[in-house]
Amino acid sequence: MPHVTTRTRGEPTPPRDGTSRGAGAALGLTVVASALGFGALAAGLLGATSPVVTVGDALVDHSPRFLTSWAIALFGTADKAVLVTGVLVVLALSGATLGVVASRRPVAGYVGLGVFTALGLVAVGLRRADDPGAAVAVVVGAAAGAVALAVLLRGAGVRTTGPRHAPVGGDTPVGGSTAVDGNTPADEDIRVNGAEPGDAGSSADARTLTDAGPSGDEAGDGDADGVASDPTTATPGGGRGPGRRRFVLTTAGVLAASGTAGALGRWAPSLIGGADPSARLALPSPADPLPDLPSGVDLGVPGLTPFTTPATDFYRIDTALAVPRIDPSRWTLRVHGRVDRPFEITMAELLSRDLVEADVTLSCVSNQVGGDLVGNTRWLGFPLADLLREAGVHADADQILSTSDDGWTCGTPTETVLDGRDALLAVGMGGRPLPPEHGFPARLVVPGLYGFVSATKWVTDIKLTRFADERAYWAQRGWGVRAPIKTMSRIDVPAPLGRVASGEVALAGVAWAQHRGVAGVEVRLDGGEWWEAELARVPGIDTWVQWVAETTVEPGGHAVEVRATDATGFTQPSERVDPVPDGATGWHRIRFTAT
Ligand SMILES: Nc1nc2c(c(=O)[nH]1)N[C@H]1C(S)=C(S)[C@@H](COP(=O)(O)O)O[C@H]1N2
Ligand SMILES: [Mo]
Repeated sequence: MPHVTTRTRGEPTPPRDGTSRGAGAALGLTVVASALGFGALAAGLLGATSPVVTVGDALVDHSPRFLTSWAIALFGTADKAVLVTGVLVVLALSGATLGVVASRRPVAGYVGLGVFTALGLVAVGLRRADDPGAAVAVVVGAAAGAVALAVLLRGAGVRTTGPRHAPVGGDTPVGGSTAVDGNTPADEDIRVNGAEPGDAGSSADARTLTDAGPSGDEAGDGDADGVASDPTTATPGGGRGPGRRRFVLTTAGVLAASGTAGALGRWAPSLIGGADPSARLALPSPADPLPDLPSGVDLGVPGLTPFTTPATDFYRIDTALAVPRIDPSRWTLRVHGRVDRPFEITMAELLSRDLVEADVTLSCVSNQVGGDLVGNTRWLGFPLADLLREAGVHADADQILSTSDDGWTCGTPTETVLDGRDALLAVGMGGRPLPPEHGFPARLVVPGLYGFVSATKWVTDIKLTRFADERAYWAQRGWGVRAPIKTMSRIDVPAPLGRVASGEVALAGVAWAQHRGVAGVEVRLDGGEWWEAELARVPGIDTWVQWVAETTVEPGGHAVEVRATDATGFTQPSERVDPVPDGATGWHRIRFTAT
């Protein structure tokens, strides 16, 4: 065996054999894969949250504020994919490191698994305390990881069983003191990662790997011991011949089993419960239907955002890593707190009521000037104000604190909801049930307020309370408490940095000032005079409006700016303000080239 050397303690550790280290890492990665695969299978069968999602959700909720805002600013709506990838990368790196250590000191592998299991259970406690299946999934994953570790170590010829539990270096007391010493640095790294989720980025990863250096040196002693006790196979896959083949085959087998388990876990919910639950819900027609949209809401300019946003194109913003799947027959909404008559309502009861429609443009406070976190549709639902009046809201209850199925909270001013606007407990959008990503089976929609203070998806609880007593999710993280949507306008045509033919061009876009209404939109070319754009028709003051302005342009580079004035006479200011804490301001400006 090329890597086998006999050396005595105290001698400098020779450079590590790359193959054996690689095999140890492969072993660790395979253990991680089986823990995740079987954890996902258990979660899928139980209809529970899978361990990776639980950990990711806990990180979302408990990361320091700067990290959440940074993640949203940097990745926008891709932040979820980035977070899940981050969790997987940290797991993979820790798994690989632990695998290298465990192939010398098997007990370190089990201790490492134990630490990860504990962290997983902490995450369940923080985020899924009401979902026992999530804890079961963590434990099943951990058990699968332990079985995989044992199988792989055996496949590699590292003995892990036996009364004295002396896996390497049979006659030295490694099972006890040495293994514990060897574990310490690695364990500390894991705790560092877990205790400060905010640091779980690249720096913590780097530390884990760097610190594996010293612990790797100690493991090097174990290597020597292990080699001494079983020179042919002590290092997994490090050699050639039957030992190596057996290790490779065992690894492949475990990986295949884990992959199959993971895939089954992913499909289990739809196999058991049928696919998308929203597809099976039949909505009643509105008791009080709105007239069709006036003709002329769409100006028909190519490239201009359509007046009605198809549900499939509607922007999605929420903190949920996995979209909650809610069985409508089990959904209830509780209305309680500072009210005379608290009550609970089921979906059947809700759908048997007289439902109304409203055209409302929803927008996100994180939207940058020129951004696309805004969408418009026709909502179907029950008037929220009527629901609150049934409960008898106390005069001092200035906040409606709504909570989603996944624990997100939202604080809405009571007076806003009761002032006569079309605030809805919505069950439909665009003539269909809400899609799962947009809150199935029920969500709130309040015209004129940014989504984070009004638009709770998967809503299950409405508590009348006071702003002085309770703070909602984003308010706790430095965002505003009362956040009416700011008057805003956007240029869609020409596309930023686009090319158009010189001569006659149509500049076009959308503008919004929900519940005040847009009174006018002005544009200017190359810093010249402002002129009035033509506005499309609208069904009311709660939606955006399309605008178009025709002009002629010379060949060359041009800049267009836009500003809206709302029906209160307020004109969008030029000053650029960031979205935090209550919405961006500033004129949208684009450049284009005429040829
Ligand atoms: N349950 C839940 N509801 C939520 C959120 C959330 O994180 N969780 N985000 C809010 C925010 S910030 C916005 S802008 C809107 C977006 O709704 P949409 O995804 O349907 O466009 O949902 C709101 N409702
Ligand atoms: Mo938002």
